[in-house]
Amino acid sequence: MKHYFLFNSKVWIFALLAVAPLATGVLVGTTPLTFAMDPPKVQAQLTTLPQVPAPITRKEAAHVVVNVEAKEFVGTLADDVKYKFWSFNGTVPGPMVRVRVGDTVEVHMKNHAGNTFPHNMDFHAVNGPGGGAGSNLAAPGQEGVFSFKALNPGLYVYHCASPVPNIPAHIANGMYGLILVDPTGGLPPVDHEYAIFQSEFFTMPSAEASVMELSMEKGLAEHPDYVVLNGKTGALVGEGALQAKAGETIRLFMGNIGPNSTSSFHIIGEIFDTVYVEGAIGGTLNHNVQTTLIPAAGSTIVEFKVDVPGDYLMLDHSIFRVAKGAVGILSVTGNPNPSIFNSMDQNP
Ligand SMILES: [Cu+2]
Repeated sequence: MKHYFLFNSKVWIFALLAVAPLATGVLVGTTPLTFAMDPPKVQAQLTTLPQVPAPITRKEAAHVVVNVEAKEFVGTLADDVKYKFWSFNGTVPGPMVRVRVGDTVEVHMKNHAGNTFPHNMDFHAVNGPGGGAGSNLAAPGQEGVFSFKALNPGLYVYHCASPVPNIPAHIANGMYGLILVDPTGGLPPVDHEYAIFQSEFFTMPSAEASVMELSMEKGLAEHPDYVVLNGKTGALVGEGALQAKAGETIRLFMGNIGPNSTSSFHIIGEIFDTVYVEGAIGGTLNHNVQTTLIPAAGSTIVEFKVDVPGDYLMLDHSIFRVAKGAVGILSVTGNPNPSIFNSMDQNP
């Protein structure tokens, strides 16, 4: 019997076939036992801005499932102003998604049965036609699904690109958000990560006079009534103000959909120690920047340390837009540091 197993050629062929994947795994430096397995399937952690999903700590790429629902709803745009929003997951902006380079992202875009229009998602993080929009267009009550591999690290915008009634209407009504593709090994640690998204609204009374809706005429003229951070005026003031302590480091993920205008992002009383120009990770890092540009449907990432306590205004320094809502507050607590800032007030 022993003789038979050692010298029967069929037995050797079967044995070699069985160990070949393991041996190949060793040769290319992968873990042999996981070589032949699919990447793990995980559910994306989604957050509502200004909250940011936790950094990805996985060492290996995964198959990440993102579930999003398109919802048309009436919500608050400004004090005493209601608006007919179109949204992802019932918030404007939509949820923030975080994946890492090499992940396969499987998007499920459900269009709520009570909606009127078809919707979809165009991710700027995609290498493929339409950013996926043509593959996941869904009528009310339907679901669109597609997947893509996150090849390039960076902070990307996503938005609806449904052609009915027209693409600008879906963008102007609130269908946008951010997806962050972490680099291998992640970004450097900071004390706080927050996300802000700037957008314009063009309004006119709807059939219900107390509720506003999109004015295509104002959109075409590029005359917004509102320019807001995180979906409505005052979203980032009062209880919504961002919080930090003196001496802490902050990373802001900042998107701007437009739909028309570039943002001149500035924080009064702060200097950006580092700017990831146009939201690219692994691209150009700029330093010691006062104001940075964010194109329509683009992004930036800024990092800075807050040195002394106070309220810092975050705004689009195209300054008349502050009156239209383009301002928020970063509230910093802690001990004064007169060696860095001293008001020297003569009339206390
Ligand atoms: Cu849409």
